[in-house]
Amino acid sequence: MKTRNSIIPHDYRPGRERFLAEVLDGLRKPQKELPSKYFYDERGADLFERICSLEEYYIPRTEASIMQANIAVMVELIGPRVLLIEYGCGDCKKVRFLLDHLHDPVAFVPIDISRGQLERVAQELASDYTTLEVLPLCADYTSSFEVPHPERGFSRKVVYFPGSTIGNFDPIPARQFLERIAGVLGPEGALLIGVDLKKDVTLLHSAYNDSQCVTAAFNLNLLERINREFNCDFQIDSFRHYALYNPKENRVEMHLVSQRQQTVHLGNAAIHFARGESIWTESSYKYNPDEFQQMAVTSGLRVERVWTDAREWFSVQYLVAADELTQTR
Ligand code: AVJ
Repeated sequence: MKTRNSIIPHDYRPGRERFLAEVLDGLRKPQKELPSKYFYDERGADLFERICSLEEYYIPRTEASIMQANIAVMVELIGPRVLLIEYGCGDCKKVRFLLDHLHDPVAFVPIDISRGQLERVAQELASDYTTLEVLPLCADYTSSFEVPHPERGFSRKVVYFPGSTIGNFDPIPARQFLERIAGVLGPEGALLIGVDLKKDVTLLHSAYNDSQCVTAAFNLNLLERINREFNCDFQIDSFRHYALYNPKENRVEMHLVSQRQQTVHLGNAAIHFARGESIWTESSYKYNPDEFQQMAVTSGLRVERVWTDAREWFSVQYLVAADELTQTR
């Protein structure tokens, strides 16, 4: 996979047909929905980076402060010569901090659905970390793929899953996803995961309704992407970004609300929208530490350490394989 000048990712991306099928499937439900993983085309990945530098979007800086305050202990727990795997690495900025502190990491497997960005960042990492084998993998990480084998031997696998992306999964898929990670890790591996915590709803509201409307643009880009890729005719101006915290379900929901009655054409399908009807595009679940711990335990993992910031807005958690005796179902 490695050539002199470029690193070509293994590609397990969902194809166009799969994307179209999922879009049609979602738009035919009584509550219309679209999968949030499709936000991240080139433009979406860019917009997400802009969200991450917004004052209102507290997640990146809160998580970074937790990482900085506790990196010594984390690195101690993780140990030397690991195979590090990141699910949804994006621009790979976060993992650099970890790579800078780990003891002689053997290899890094960045996994992302956005191929262009993945190629660029894998290249940059390989030239900045000369002893690190970089093995990029382009995939929807909820599907199955094989973790590539590094040339050098490694002590254990460590999955890094920052940013509370776990929050995008509904409770049952979240549990299944953690179970899958446990399978990838094996008995010796560990998971370092960012988990967003429950907090004042006004903070959540402004984080997902930023004053510069970058989140709105990010949400609307999903329709623009569908227009671009399938020659579809969504009238972008007639949809509005709407985000709310649903306290009963413990999640922020993002929607795109049709401002008028309209029909959209996609392939041979005609999709009708009533005025005020919404497409549900994303959920972002918020957990209490004990709720997350509960879910982890039923997935074959055990929370070994939890680090939070002083305001307890966010947590970084270190999970290992649960010994079978303590695992409850
Ligand atoms: C990357 C999934 C963690 O849910 O907070 C940011 C995505 N959506 N603003 C989140 C997102 C709206 C983000 N995650």
